[in-house]
Amino acid sequence: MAIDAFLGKWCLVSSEGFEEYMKELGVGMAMRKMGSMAKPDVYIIKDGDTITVKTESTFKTSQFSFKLGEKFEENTLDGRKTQTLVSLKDDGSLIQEQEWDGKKTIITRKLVDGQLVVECDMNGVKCVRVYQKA
Ligand code: A9M
Repeated sequence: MAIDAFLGKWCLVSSEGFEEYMKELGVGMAMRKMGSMAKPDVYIIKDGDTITVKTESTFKTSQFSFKLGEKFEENTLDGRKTQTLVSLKDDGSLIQEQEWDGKKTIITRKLVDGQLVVECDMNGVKCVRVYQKA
């Protein structure tokens, strides 16, 4: 199963455009400051067909669990309650679509040269965050 390649512990090594992306999401200044400073570790775990993504940082730790292709309610790090759908595309990328209050953002995770590349898009405001396997 292609999802297996995403499993494990990942550490943030670079981030571009995250401040602008958080602003577009509507994240307040204090939380944006924490978000920009944080160097989170991300754990992606599979138990049967349930996948858990846990994001751990000195500021805040949170996690969400899902089954591929099944909509669920997600409580995001910045306090949004979203209807979220995660699916695995034929090209191996993992697409997370969050919808709330008539708004939508898409978070794409891909494996590139052994690194986890996370691309976030809100209204065309994009950010790219790269994680290395711990
Ligand atoms: C990512 O690297 C990008 C996921 C995008 C999440 C956007 C949520 C806004 C964060 C608001 C900051 C909250 C302050 C707490 C600091 C925790 C820092 C964690 C930042 C992600 C890979 C991880 O799956 N996702």
